[in-house]
Amino acid sequence: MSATPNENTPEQFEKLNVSAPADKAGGAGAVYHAMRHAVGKAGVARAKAALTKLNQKSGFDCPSCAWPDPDGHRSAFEFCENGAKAVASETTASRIDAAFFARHSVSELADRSDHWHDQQGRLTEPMVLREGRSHYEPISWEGAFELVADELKKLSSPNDAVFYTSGRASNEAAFLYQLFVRAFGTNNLPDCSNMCHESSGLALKQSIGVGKGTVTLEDLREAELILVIGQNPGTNHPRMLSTLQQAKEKGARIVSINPLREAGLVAFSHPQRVTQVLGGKTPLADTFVKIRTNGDQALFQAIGKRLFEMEASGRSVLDCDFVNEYTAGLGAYRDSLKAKSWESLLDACGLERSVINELAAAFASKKRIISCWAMGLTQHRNAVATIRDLTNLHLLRGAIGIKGAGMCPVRGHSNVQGDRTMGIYEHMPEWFYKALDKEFGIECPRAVGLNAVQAIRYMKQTSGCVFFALGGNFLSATPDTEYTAQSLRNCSLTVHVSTKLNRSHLITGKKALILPCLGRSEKDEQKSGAQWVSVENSMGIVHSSSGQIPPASPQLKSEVAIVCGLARKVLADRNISIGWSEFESDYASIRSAIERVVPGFENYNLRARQPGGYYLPNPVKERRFETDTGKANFSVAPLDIERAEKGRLLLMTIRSHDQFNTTVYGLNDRYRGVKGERRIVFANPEDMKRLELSGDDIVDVVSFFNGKQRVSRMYRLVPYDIPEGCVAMYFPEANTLVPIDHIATGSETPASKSVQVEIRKR
Ligand SMILES: Nc1nc2c(c(=O)[nH]1)N[C@H]1C(S)=C(S)[C@@H](COP(=O)(O)OP(=O)(O)OC[C@H]3O[C@@H](n4cnc5c(=O)[nH]c(N)nc54)[C@H](O)[C@@H]3O)O[C@H]1N2
Ligand SMILES: Nc1nc2c(c(=O)[nH]1)N[C@H]1C(S)=C(S)[C@@H](COP(=O)(O)OP(=O)(O)OC[C@H]3O[C@@H](n4cnc5c(=O)[nH]c(N)nc54)[C@H](O)[C@@H]3O)O[C@H]1N2
Ligand SMILES: [Mo]
Repeated sequence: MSATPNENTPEQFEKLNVSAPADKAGGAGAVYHAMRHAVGKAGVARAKAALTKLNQKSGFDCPSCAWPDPDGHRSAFEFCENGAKAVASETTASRIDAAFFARHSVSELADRSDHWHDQQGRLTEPMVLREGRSHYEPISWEGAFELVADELKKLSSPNDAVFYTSGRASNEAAFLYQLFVRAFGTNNLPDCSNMCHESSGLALKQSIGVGKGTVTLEDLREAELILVIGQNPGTNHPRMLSTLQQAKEKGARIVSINPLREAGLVAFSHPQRVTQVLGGKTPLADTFVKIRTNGDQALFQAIGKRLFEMEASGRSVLDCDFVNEYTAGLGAYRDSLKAKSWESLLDACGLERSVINELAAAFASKKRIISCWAMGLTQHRNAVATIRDLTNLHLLRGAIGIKGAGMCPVRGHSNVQGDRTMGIYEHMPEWFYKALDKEFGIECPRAVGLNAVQAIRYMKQTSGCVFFALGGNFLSATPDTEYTAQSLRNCSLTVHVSTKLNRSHLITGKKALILPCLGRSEKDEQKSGAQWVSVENSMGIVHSSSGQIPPASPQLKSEVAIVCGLARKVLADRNISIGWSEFESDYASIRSAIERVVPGFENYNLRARQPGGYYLPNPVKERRFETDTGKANFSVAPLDIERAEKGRLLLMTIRSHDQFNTTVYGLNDRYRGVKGERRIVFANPEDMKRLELSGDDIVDVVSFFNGKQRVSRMYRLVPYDIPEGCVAMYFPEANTLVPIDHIATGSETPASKSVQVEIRKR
């Protein structure tokens, strides 16, 4: 049984339709596509009930990205096309029940595409795959909890269990989950952040003392210079475009640094402004820097070098007051840049000296500078060093901790940041463990747990582990799909708390469970009445989210109820008294416990409920840098970029416009001009000529790492405006090619944006 989606047959490529990429994002098209998806899937009444409450102060938080909602007035349509798709996928009228699983064997389901899986609808009842069986069968909730408890008890050590989290879990669910896992006895809490912004968190923590962003929406509106680096907001954070539009109208200059000219950054039509729906648009990026994949570190170092040269020639470029009072390590940083030749820096980023001069001049003449970035920076071997090199530039200019300036890692999953704040991490600081011990009378394990990549390796080499996932699609989201499949198959039990069917339910341990849960949009009734939950967005605002529509099935449980039910069973014979039943019946009691454990959550029940929520404290905003030196640290890094080796190309794996991570809503990538197909490779026309490849060819892609090759078969080439030597493919399909050991130094995030590949004609 294959762990990856089926390969195409040559005839299937006939649906592929390629046209010119769009010259703007948003507009009437976005509204049309949003409504078509929502109404088509959910039916008019359910879609309307859900969408009118999406991102409203009394409604529910969008389950798509983590971009914040406006602090003040909110329009009636406070969502984007892709938020609507996420809601449509969750509120769909289609259902998967026991009869569905009786009809389709696991191996038959594994042969279907990810798109087909999403179309089958919501999971409705707990299902078990017993050892040696071909089909999932129904099981009671109690039976399911008992099975998990039995398998966990059989382990020789709690460290043979792995508890993954995806970033949709609420603060309440995440807090209880990590408490349960630590009371059970392990810190094995990998999460989707390990594949996502882990590099940003680590880099910022080392440089400025806080592993989160330092700006607000208001700061973005006040900024004079905004860099959008390695990010495709038109697709992945569409509501960010209206903020950029407002900044632009106030005079901000926007620079996009990306190998691809993404439509959303070229221009934007606001879907709620009548003139723009009718065709008008605001050009967004003033400057497009077409960087070679992974050339960013060299670019940031080159800008730094140029700023020092300008300073040396008598211009006052550095913010000396800031640097003297608040930073450490300037001298070593300056010396390291001096020692690097212009030639090596320009060669490494593939840009002309004039581009560097222009960007350095922009940095030198503006104070209110914000850098936004996402996966284009984090998923490389040198990601941590690159983000620290970017931070260096802000420190030189004192562009941090003041209005309109700072660092803005744009988060992915809607509550990935909150989950980390709640303790979903394999390596929490000692004060956190102490606070948990005190509050709950337990003794948290202190040994560092496993992150995602380490967990995959561990489960592969250790037979009979238990893998448990609170959301997500571990098999498809992690690198090296065939390797990860072996590690999941080596488990005694794999368990998934999920809303929708995905490939991780089909590549399983000896036994497997699917535990279906409520989605964000659904009402959550417990013993004490209707419950709400809370989340933290990309800018550190904590706010409430209340489900609005009836659950997809009466058998669904909330994530909180599932964790509590499980904890009661698993910890039954331990001498631990944690009030799981009280937590389950009234979530306010969970928030009270969080308030006593996690700083910044004082008066949590009240403040999270106030319209719009509240900001968590962030010392960097007051220029307090809680690092090892007590100052903001300049960093020094060797230039360490990934270049395609001779005859090879550098592969980035990216998202299409019709997917949310591993959930595939459709087969189009509208803004890039691709319709009807996902098995494609975007390639530079000159490279294609050189390699004697044409758009009609069907090809296999082979990746190379440490002497080992990995193959993904049956793709069509699409000639595209991408730097020479670089290619792009969609994830999750391309994850087969990402080597498990090709990871970012320090953060261990899979380097899925720079993989060495060869393209072979079939
Ligand atoms: N609709 C929708 N929204 C989403 C998601 C989704 O799948 N669908 N996913 C959510 C999640 S979890 C996340 S983390 C975010 C992801 O949001 P993004 O980071 O925007 O997602 P990617 O598609 O990975 O795009 C990465 C961008 O980086 C560029 N890039 C690649 N390599 C390099 C490089 O070396 N240097 C530079 N400068 N740029 C590079 C690519 O061209 C692309 O524009 O979106 C979130 N929002
Ligand atoms: N090659 C490559 N790989 C990547 C990336 C890349 O750019 N390139 N990006 C990485 C990034 S940034 C991320 S964040 C990860 C994402 O990794 P994950 O978070 O593991 O994956 P998702 O696809 O978001 O998870 C989708 C599943 O979550 C379940 N789900 C949806 N909503 C809920 C809910 O409310 N509760 C519960 N319990 N389950 C729910 C559904 O069953 C659905 O099938 O992938 C990473 N993988
Ligand atoms: Mo992410």
